[in-house]
Order: sequence, then structure tokens, then C-alpha cells
Amino acid sequence: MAAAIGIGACGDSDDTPTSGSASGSGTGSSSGAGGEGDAHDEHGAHGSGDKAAFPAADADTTVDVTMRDFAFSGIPATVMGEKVLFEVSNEGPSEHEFVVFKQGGDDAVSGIEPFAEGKTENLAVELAPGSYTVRCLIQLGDQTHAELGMQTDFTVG
Ligand SMILES: [Cu+2]
Repeated sequence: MAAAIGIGACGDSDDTPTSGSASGSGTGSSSGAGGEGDAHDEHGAHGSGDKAAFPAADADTTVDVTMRDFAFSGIPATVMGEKVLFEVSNEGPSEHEFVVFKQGGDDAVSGIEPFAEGKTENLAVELAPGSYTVRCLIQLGDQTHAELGMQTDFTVG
């Protein structure tokens, strides 16, 4: 559980829009960093909107994903980037999360924290070309849901 909570806070320091620059040095280097991320949150009905990298309408690709015990379905082997909108439905019966990793890495690129059966959450994420893995790392006994099957690789072209 703790690992899942962390993704929102520190997953992608690259494009954190505001928090760092406001209080700091004032050396004038902040111009490039701001702008993009924080202006478009008006659609944030889902609660995941606050980490959207872009408005849903700007997505290059929309991927409909279904999560259930214990598999992801709907993720194609190749996804057109870079702006990818995942629409993730949890068909349960358990809570699941949707966390994107660079393949071979343990640092989350982005993700959706655990949410309940019957809900749909969106994740808007900019993914550079490369290989990625989606995992659900909720713990069940001494295994994660990923180890039980909730782990899927895909490539961004
Ligand atoms: Cu899960």
C-alpha cells in the first residue's frame, strides 16, 4: 500500500508544474517549467485530474483498460504516444491500482492510486518512445497483484 501512495507525490519530478518553483530562488529560470501542467484542471471530476499531464481532448491515443482479479485487459502491445489517455475500469472484485513503470525499472512514471470495483479513473500521461510495464502492486498475502498476473508490457512508438 505504501508504495502506491507514493506515486502521486514523487513519480515524475520532470513536469511538476508549480510546487518547487514558487517558493525558491527567483533566479529567473522558472519560465520553462510552469505553464503546461496546472492550467487545465477543470475536468477534474475523477479526482485523478490533478495529475493529468494534458487535457483529455489532446490525447494522441485513448486506451480502454479493464482491471479485474488478477489481470489487465485492453492494453495493446504498441501504443501511439506521446500523449496517452488511459481510461481504466475496475471490474473487481478487489480494489486495484494502475501504475506505469519504465520496463526494467522500479520508478513509477505515473499511475492511479487504488480504487474500488465499479469505478473508472483516467490517467493522462506523456510517455516517450520506449518500453513500459503496467503493474498493480497491491499486496495480497505475501504476493502482489502483479505477481498474481496484473502485469502487462507495452511499447510506445
Ligand atoms: Cu490489483
